[in-house]
Amino acid sequence: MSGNRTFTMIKPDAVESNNIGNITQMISDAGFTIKAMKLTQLSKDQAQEFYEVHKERPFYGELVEYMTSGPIVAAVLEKENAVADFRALIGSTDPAEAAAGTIRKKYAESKGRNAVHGSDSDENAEIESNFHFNESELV
Ligand code: IDP
Ligand code: MG
Repeated sequence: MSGNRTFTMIKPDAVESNNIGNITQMISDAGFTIKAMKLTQLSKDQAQEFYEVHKERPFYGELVEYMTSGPIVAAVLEKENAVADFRALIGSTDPAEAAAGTIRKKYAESKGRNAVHGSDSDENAEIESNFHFNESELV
């Protein structure tokens, strides 16, 4: 997995607002191929581990509570330059600062409840994909 895959989650706010289809369409229209995808719900332990890098941040508790509040869609996406191109497609963390036409500008509610996750490096894309999918699901 060298530079051509990323990992995403459609977060609980976007699942709740029935935007799985709209967001998946935007991902496909941007040229990403879906390599793995599932609807699931994170346990508190899973959310704490996934976001462990943020555990000293003031919003960590709120983030874990939000990410476990309902179902999410986890997916592995493939495209040349996947990590950077997907971060561009989702836009800034805070939808108020996200560029027009980005997924977060269209569907995020707030900086916390911001519709989608996108990996920030090739290394994390691989770690996060392996966190959610086993080897046989990642062909
Ligand atoms: P990113 O998702 O754009 O990479 P990060 O800084 O890695 O943003 O933060 C991870 C997640 O934590 C964000 O997507 C968002 O859901 C949440 N978050 C980040 N900053 C804040 C904040 O200031 N208040 C509440 N939640 C936040
Ligand atoms: Mg991040």
